[in-house]
Amino acid sequence: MTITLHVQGMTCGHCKMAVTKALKELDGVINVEVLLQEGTVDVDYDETKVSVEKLKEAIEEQGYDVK
Ligand SMILES: [Cu+2]
Repeated sequence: MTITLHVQGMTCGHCKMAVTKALKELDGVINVEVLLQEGTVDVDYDETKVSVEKLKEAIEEQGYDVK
């Protein structure tokens, strides 16, 4: 399953790393691609292991807003 999340507040490589790391730490997340210019995060995940809500929470815990 792949989802594109719209994330506000990501501005630099550090933001990109923080969001990528937080998501990859979740069990069930297969791949993460952050596009800073677009303000989007593409997440490949196993929907039997992790929910979209968990993905959003992990990003919000890093201090970014998920639309
Ligand atoms: Cu940053």
